[in-house]
Amino acid sequence: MFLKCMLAAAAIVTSAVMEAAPFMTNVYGRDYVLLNGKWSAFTDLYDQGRKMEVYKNRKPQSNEEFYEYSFDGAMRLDVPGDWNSQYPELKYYEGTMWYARHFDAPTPNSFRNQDSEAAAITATGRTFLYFGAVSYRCMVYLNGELIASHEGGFTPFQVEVTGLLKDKDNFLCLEVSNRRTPDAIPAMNFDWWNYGGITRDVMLVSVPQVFVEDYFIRLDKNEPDLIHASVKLSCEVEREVVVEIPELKVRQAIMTDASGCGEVSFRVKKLKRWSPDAPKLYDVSVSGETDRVCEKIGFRNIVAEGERILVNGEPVFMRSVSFHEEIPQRMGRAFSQADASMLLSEAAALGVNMVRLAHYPQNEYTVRLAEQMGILLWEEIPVWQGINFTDEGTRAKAQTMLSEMIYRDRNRCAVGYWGVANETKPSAERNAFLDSLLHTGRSIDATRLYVAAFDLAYFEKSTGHFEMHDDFISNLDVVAVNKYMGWYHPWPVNPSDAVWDVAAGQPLIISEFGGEALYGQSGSDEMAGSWSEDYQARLYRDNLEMFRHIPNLAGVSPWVLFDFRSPYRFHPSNQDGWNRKGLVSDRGQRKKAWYIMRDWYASISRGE
Ligand code: GCB
Repeated sequence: MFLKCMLAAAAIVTSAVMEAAPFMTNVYGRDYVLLNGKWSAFTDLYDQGRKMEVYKNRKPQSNEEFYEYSFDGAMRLDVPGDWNSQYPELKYYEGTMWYARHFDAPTPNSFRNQDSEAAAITATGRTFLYFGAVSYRCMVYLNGELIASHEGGFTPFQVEVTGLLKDKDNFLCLEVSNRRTPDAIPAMNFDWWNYGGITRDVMLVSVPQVFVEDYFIRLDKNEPDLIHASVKLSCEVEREVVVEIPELKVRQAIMTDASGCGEVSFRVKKLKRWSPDAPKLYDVSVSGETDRVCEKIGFRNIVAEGERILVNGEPVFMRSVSFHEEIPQRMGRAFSQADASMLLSEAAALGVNMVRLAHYPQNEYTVRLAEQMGILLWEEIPVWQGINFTDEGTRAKAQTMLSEMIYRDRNRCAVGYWGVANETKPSAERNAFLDSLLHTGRSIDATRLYVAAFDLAYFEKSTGHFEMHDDFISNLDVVAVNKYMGWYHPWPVNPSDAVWDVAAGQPLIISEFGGEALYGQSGSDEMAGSWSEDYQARLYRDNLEMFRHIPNLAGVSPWVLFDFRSPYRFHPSNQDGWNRKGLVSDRGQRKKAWYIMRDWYASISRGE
């Protein structure tokens, strides 16, 4: 039978929005082999490598042949990992890095078999090369040929390599660049470290000829017992796919249509919904004729109603915090399960029920662990200030990034919010850009709350209120404002007189507030310039007082959990390349403001 299958091997991943998921969902639930480990690498600041065809890995065969590069004897870099933290001379490196490694084609038995039934198929099936993230642009060459390219440093991509692998000694080479450009997302500057490299897992994934490529299993937005399941096969065939949730006694067959897609909705009895207080997850399997993918999925409703956010029908105040995907002690990108555990356990200690993953999609380990721990997530794409809203290519990139983020994580009930932008100014171009993102996002997932963070709420002398004038906000489910009272903005009135009139009728989250302090530094609690823990603590107390006068306040998210590295921050003694707004220092020490926030969250949990 002739099957119309997506032949990813031939396709170069571009920035166009794809209708089908750009990669298989739940890659960790498949049969895979990791290609992590030490890779050979060299820098190429002047971009000469492509011209010299270094991806062909040629060696001189005669006296006439001479090559000014070699992967033999080159630097060795850990994958996954950013390069900046691996050698002191790469700390500030922004440019091209060539990565390479050799590998033998895995035998069927070498695939890590998550669900044993699939092993037998690997011999006759298809193989994909999957990258969790490469920062920021990359070209992938296999055995001397270009097979894929990708732009965007925080989302996965895959390419089919069936038929392209030799039994022995395949040569995989990546041309990676983290050079900042005006049309990129983020663009020319941003307040975090521009880590470059193959920053997440690299995998060879084995699937049968026809496999369940994508599925979306979720609770209805409003109804407490209605589950919708959509599936998509890798080929355009009519076949049966079965969704099972044994604990709920669910076994639902779906017949796919001629495009390989199908869906079903069904009611369940005695569903225990996931919530931050009780993060119940169910074993779910999705089986095609020749494959079976399993994972844990939770079910919950989240809606914005008037000025409140309701989780499972109950108003929930978002006690949030933000962190970057960075382990400050290691001064490098976080990428592992252990890293996720470090970051999230420190967030949990603060008493949060939500984390804003700043400012880009973080690795899947973090998202999955947060879900197990009962932490709601706000995930966003790095549309962070300075984005070129007039450039169509940039808009297409943002749409692709948003789709990739949503396709990867839409089965994670912990994700309550998709964030489309951070700190943008009103303009027709900005509005059209953000509108296109909302449209893209809602067409892939209409069950989440769409949010953006703004920074243009100001104290209006004539009314004596904080106001914000941005018509775009009515398109959002939740409005968020970053406001640094006491840090970038002196107090115009006493905090107890600071009344807000922003986004009335909609839920408002204060998505950032805070100020810088050096751990251990004591000093005036009146002077921001003391960089003291005392001033930061006072600033927190003042802001918490102000929050009492925000009628539609639905949550707060202090900026930020840990001090983080940023080239933006060059005060020599107080910052030295670190943003010091952390509640916790770069060495993991809790500052005074941490305790204030912890106590405030505890009192909110007690309903005070
Ligand atoms: C902001 C940005 C955040 C910065 C922060 C700061 O408004 O959204 O990325 O790091 O301010 O520290 O100034």
